[in-house]
Amino acid sequence: MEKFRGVDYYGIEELLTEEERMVRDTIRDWVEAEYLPIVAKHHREESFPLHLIPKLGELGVFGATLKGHGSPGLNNVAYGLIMQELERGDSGLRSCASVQSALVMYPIHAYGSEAQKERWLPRLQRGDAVGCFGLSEPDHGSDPGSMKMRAARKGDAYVLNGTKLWITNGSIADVALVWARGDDGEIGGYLVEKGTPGFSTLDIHGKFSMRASVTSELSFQDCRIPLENKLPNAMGLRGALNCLSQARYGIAWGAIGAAMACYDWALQYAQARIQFGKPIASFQLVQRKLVWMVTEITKAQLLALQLGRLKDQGKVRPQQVSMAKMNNVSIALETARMARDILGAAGIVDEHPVIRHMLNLETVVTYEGTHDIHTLIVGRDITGLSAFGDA
Ligand code: TGC
Ligand code: FAD
Repeated sequence: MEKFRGVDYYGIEELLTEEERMVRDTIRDWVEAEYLPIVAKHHREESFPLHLIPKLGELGVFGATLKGHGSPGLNNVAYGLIMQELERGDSGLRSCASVQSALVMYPIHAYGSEAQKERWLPRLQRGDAVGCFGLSEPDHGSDPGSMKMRAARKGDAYVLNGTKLWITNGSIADVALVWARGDDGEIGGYLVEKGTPGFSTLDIHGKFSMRASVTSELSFQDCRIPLENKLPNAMGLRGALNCLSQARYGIAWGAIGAAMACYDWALQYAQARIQFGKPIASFQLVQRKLVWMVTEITKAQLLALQLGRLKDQGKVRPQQVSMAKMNNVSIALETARMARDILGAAGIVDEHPVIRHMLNLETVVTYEGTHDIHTLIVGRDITGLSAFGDA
């Protein structure tokens, strides 16, 4: 297959600033040179290329939109383009970066004490330390407000008890930001360092999706952490959900990267593959699939770009982020499935990236709020009526 040719049917390139294009091209070149040659191996071995984490730090990927503590303070469109390019590599690569940036650095930056910021932000930014975010539990995924995990105050410590499940970066993290209910019934965020007695992790194996990403269970059994490890300004479930809005924003862009990879690959394959004496790209049914893909990718690009511009102006609402996450992941998954189909039998082997993206996107459509949960968030917004049972 030829080099990736980019997907820009509507001249969206012209809507980007020079800096945004430069950031995108830097990450695109790096992914091509350093990541794509090794991703299939890591996918087969069910491992994450840990050695690339400091390199991602050097490239300025972690906490790219934050200001201070070593972060460059890029705008949200540039950040989105970084997520797009990482996910054109693999959803697992984008996941590692978005958890670190949006779910660990962002909350420490937004809700942390000065000491917490100084201790963690520069190291996380450089990729000298890794973070993870524990919200989901075995019995509470879509409904984190019902979480069981407890943080009880005992003298000069909080004592954590509970389990978090499906945690990206879990066992490789130096610091886990976990959400637990305190004595007052309020949900809060707590920083737990690797090696703290009573804290253990177990990796989840046998995944058919996100194989090149670490997913773990976190267990807390009478795990004592100092009082100063609680995020002082994260109030209630709202604090956790606000972090999700940051991460969902990145996913809305990231999914476009996976979709572009699949579309471009399928198009090139269809132009080269001969059946009945003609390239399969000449058949109307194949063209229909390719046209659907490029149309949906173009719509997703415009949705993400306007979302980013609104975010940069401080005007974005969480429900708008939900719409973009819901739509862009859904069309990316459908694009990957169609691309897999166009490749025929070749579509099932990892010599081609398509099935890897397709399987990854089954996770992306589920995590950070499932497709249906985002549908209901937008539904509640437009009707004023909640499907979740609250007023
Ligand atoms: P609800 O009453 O809706 O909200 C409670 C309070 O939070 C506020 N809020 C938000 N604030 C900021 N951003 C958002 N996205 C927000 N959504 C809600 C809300 O205004 C309210 O504030 P206040 O002041 O009135 O208290 O709470 P609910 O319990 O009814 O929530 C329902 C629901 C479904 C919307 C919510 O719980 C939800 O989003 N569920 C999905 C769970 C989820 O997305 N989990 C993701 C876990 S992390 C993950 O998957 C990482 S994957 C790795 C990677 O990113 O790569
Ligand atoms: P459930 O909530 O049990 O949902 C099952 C089905 O029921 C879904 O189809 C859902 O849409 C539907 N459903 C639920 N409620 C409703 C309703 N009210 N109306 C209609 N349908 C409904 N979590 C973290 O905290 N941190 C992480 O780093 C993290 N990383 C992840 C990595 C991977 C690879 C995966 C797979 C998951 C990860 N998650 C993480 C967990 C993820 O956020 C949850 O899986 C997700 O929120 C859904 O929860 P659940 O799996 O328990 O499904």
